[in-house]
Amino acid sequence: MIKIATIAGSDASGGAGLEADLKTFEEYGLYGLAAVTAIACMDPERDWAHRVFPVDEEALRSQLDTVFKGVGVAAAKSGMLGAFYAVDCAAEYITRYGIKHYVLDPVMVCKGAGEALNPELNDSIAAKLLPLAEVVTPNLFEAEQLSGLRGIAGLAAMEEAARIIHGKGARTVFLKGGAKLPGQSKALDLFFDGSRCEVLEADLVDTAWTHGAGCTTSAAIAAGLARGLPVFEAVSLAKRFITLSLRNGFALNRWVGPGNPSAWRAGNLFK
Ligand code: PXL
Repeated sequence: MIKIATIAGSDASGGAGLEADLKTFEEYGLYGLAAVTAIACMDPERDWAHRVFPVDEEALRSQLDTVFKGVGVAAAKSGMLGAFYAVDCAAEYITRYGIKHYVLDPVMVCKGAGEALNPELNDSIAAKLLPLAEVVTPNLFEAEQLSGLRGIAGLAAMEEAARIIHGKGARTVFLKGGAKLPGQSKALDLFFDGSRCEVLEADLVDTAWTHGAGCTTSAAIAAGLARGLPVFEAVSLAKRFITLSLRNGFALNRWVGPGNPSAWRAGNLFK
């Protein structure tokens, strides 16, 4: 059995965070382990407002020991970290256990939460985690934070940001324009590994049910790497995986709807 770890927040609503990661790992036929950094809850009575409860450092370290010591994970990803000590712990364990296939999802916003999460952590994430990342998966907002560029709204600016983020140590940047790039009729993401620069394109999925899309994408990339795929293939497959997932999203309640990571079984990801 191939094992894979996530260091991430728990999303009580099940669509994002480590819940999305574990569901995705399962679809790739892997055994997932999880260290919880924080517990995210949403208020069903007040605009789905988010509350995040951090897990303290001792409990986080104890989980990281459980996950990494003697297991031999083939890959790992991190998602919501939520505290300086969680950034430091992630860097420490990824380094100590020599995790080559590490995917950094630099979670800085939650769709529906309205505002940036822990902006004070952004510099620390950039300094400590980018240099360890085989792949980093920023959305447009996160790419602006990591690169220092503002108003990224087209492929040229995405490439410029990807080059800056690559220069800060990530070996591959997968910059997700997704459905957010203005004036595009396709979902466009950019892949850059220092030499190869490619735009990945998929049909736009007309849906509001996109909760967890970022978590699922980075989990799928890590899962592909754990299975031994080369980076570009892992990223391309993850893009197909998330497109199918979003095509099969659904309303969870009146506020939010996740994608469906098991959708590929019906849609046949490998066709
Ligand atoms: O999608 C970003 C995200 C990541 N991690 C956790 C979350 C969310 C958004 O709700 O709850 C735990």
